[in-house]
This record gives sequence, structure tokens and C-alpha cells, in this order.
Amino acid sequence: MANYTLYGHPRSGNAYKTALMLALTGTEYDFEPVDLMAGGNLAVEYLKINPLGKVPALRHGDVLLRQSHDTMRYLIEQTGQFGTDGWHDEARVGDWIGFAVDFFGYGLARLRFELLFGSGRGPIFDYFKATSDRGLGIIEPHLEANEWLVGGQPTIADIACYPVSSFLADAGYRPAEFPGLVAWQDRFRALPGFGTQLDLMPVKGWPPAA
Ligand SMILES: N[C@@H](CCC(=O)N[C@@H](CS)C(=O)NCC(=O)O)C(=O)O
Repeated sequence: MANYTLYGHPRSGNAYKTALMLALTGTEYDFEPVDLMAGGNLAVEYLKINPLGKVPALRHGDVLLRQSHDTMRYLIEQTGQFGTDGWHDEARVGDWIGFAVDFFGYGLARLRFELLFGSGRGPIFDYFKATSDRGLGIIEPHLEANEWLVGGQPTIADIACYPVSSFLADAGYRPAEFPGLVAWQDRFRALPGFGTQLDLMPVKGWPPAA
């Protein structure tokens, strides 16, 4: 049994952030699938772990974390990896974590969802599209000029932004139009320990056969 237990699901980009941080820091963990599709996140047993009814949750001894970004900051403290040298860079990491929520979470990720599962039009779609366009307009020039989001090495800012960035094509964009982002994704995938959502959070029978 590992010291860490990750509760999550391969469909969850937020659980993927925690799984990536565990994997990239070489931290062993047990994976407990929470079946989002069957409402497992709202089951009484799981609500005892996370009353918010969301994944991820990360248990380490007596410590129980229920926010993906807290799990990454906690693992910096535990492993000494993916941190920064001080408050100047730390504040920039905070900017990108906010960006991941505000522009990728409420933009790119929801735009993809609307295109794949919704009507793909209407005022809500337009809002997601405008938010996503704005976000890509911020991150693309930054990654054309910089190898990593903050400083000269990968930090939790990169881990926070990677999962949703991989939805680019599904959200209706042509990846070739975002060379900075695509080159950064390649660098990110080359980090030792990297795995896909399914590699790091395997669930029997997922994804369902088409
Ligand atoms: N603020 C949370 C958000 C977690 C979150 O939204 N998780 C989604 C999956 S990506 C979830 O569990 N959704 C299930 C639901 O809301 O019913 C974090 O960063 O960890």
C-alpha cells in the first residue's frame, strides 16, 4: 500500500493535475476510482471523503486535500520538486493557476464540452468561445517566447494548464495555429514520469467502447 491515495476519474482534468504531480515527482500512490458517470462522487461514502462531491481528493496519512491546486502545493512541500525560488515567481505561478480556472476551465474545456455534447451554438456557447479565444490569446504568445510558463523550468503552473490544453482540437481549434502551445505540450509530455489520464488513473471498462 502506498502512502498516498488519489480519488479521481480519468475523465477529470482536475484529478489529472494531481495525478500528474504525483507521477512527475515520482510519488507512489494508490488510485481509487470515483465513478463520476454513475454519481459515485455523490455517494454517502465518498461525501465523507469530500463533502463537495468532487474529484480529486488526496489522502496522505491524516492529511486530506480536496482541491487540485492544494494537492500540487502540498506535494511541492513534501517532495521539494516543481516549486519556485521565491514570491516573485510564486505570484506568477498563482497567475497561471488562476488562468487555468478562468480561461481554460470556463473557456476551452466548456467549449469542447458544448461542441462534443451540447448544441454547439447560442449565447452560452458564444461566451465559452470568447473566453477560450481570449485565453489562447494570452498563453500562445507567452509560450512562443518562453519554454515554461514561469521561470526556466516546469512548475505547477505548467501542470495546472496542461490537462485542458490538450482539448485544443476537440474544442474546434487548429493546433498548427498555436505553435508555441504545441511545442510546450511536447516538452511537457517528455518530462520523466509523464502519463496520460488513462495511464495514471486506469479504470476498468473506461473509456466505454464506441
Ligand atoms: N476546485 C476543484 C474543482 C474540482 C472539479 O470541478 N471536479 C470535477 C471533475 S473535473 C467534478 O468532480 N465534478 C463532479 C460534479 O461537480 O458533480 C479543484 O480544483 O479540484
